[in-house]
Amino acid sequence: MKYFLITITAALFTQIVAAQTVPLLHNVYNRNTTSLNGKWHYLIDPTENGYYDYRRVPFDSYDEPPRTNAYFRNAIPKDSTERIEYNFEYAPTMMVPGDWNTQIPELMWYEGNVWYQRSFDYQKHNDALVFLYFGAVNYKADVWVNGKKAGTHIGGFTPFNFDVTDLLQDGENFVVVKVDNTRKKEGVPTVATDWWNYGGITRGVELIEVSDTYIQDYKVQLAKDDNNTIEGYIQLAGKQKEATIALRIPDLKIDEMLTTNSNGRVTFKVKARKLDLWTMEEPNLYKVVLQAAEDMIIDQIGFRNIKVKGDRILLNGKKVFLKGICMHEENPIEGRRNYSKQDATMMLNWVKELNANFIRLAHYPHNEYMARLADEMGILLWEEVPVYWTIDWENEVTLANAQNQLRELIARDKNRASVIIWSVANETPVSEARNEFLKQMVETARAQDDTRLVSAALEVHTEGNKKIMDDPFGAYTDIVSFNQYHGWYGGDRDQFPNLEWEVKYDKPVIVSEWGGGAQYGFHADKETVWSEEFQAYLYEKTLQGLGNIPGYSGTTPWILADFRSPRRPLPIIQDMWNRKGIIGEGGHKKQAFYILQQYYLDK
Ligand code: GCB
Repeated sequence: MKYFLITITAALFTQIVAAQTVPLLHNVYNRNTTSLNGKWHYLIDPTENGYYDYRRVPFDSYDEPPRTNAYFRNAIPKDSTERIEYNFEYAPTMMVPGDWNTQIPELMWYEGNVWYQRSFDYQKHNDALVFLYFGAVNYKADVWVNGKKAGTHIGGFTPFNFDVTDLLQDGENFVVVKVDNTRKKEGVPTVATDWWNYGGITRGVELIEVSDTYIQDYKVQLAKDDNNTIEGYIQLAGKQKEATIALRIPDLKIDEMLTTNSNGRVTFKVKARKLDLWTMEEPNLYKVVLQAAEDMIIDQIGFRNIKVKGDRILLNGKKVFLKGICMHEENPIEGRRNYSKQDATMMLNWVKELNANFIRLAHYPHNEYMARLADEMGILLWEEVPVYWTIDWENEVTLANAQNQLRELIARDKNRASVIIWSVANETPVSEARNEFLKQMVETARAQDDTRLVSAALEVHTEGNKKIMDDPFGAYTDIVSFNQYHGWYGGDRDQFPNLEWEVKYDKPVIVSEWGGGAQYGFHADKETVWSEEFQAYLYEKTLQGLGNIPGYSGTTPWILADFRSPRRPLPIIQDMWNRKGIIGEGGHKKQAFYILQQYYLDK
């Protein structure tokens, strides 16, 4: 019964949220795109004036929405006799992609609705289909093209696209997006987070043109138990479902003709001789070409396998130790959301400099550049969805939302060799409802991708000198991960190397968070809290003791760089920044950076 209810609600959520969204086009960056990035006009609308009339009836339920206040109509007065109480043309502009908080001073703390608008010229080609793609909009996006609804999307960190073929016209067009970043109890994440709720169209916007029969999706990966076989599927969509598709990997001399079934799908297995696996030392990427009648798509894919055996993690059959670091999608130099390839390059270069080989991308999906660059640079990734702290566990719409975000993330990154772990949650207090919720999340991840590992950042509890990991959810993940802040949120740093550890599961263990705050440039003795010396000593002591944990297979200290948080008001020291970075605001390395760098060098 319960399962039935969940299925029904999940279906409802998908209808509400994704009524007009069409399945995600995979590999957007290698398609025929027209960028809609750049300056967009905006109107701030805390009361949703542009969407509801005074009775709270949505204007888009009107047959003929009024021109005066239905902002999505983008109306311009016919002449001086017409009163229209908004005007995008004269409204100020901001950049897309980008968060609104750090672009517009009065929006720094704003949580609510902002309307975006831009015009563009378009000339459609015969029979082509056109999709409007958003890399991410935080948190809810309602989208109209030329005054007609294209669709709605919920979830602030995953991509989505709408088929707008029939909404476009040759010549001038306009798109209007209502962005709402109001925090909601039933949302994913929920109301409490230790990071800034950056609002806006935070990732790129593209128009994607495809032929009337097109390659919508594909998975081309190494077979789970055979290093000489590449397997996967290709999904065609559009007019013709049954068609032949060529799959070519020139450097492996693979050239296969495949035929899709009446659902447009073909699954395949092909032999690959003399394949150079993707490794951290040699991140080999192969050019993969898919060609249907008029559609061709190219990708760069690495082939590797990732498994666990007892309490070890095996990459291509060899034991690996994950020398990691946590990261928010935030630029500590400019104090804003990251969105560009340059941002990603800067973050990953710091990781390399740290001698690390692994990143936990906390606490939500980061932009696609991260995984693509990590593929090229030989860095392993943990990717996560924002099931954070106290989610509304009993709420089936919340579960459907979380599952949807997880599916969208996996849909986007399933061909990235760098991604080895899907994390379904962070620090979630144990309860029956929570266990049930997270089990469903694990099933969702495995149903979508059974080649990678599943984990979640859990917690330990302390009894005297002992730390115990016995969270019942540990039974359902491939890797047991936990956060602990001994020496910061309680506990004595000197005691850490002598702690005893009890881990209930014979599985690899990742210590997914630990650390403490320090202000860059503040120097004092190691007992003075907030000094670089205090943090550095905490790093020394923790690193001495981590090896005592049974199954210790890697760690991701909290965190690479300081980041903004509304929970950190201490004047002079924090000023609304979480100071646990080993790199400070401004991009300066603290002493702890060098301690971790040395530990990873020796490891
Ligand atoms: C945690 C959370 C992380 C916080 C961190 C802190 O356990 O997972 O999101 O930012 O602690 O700094 O307290």
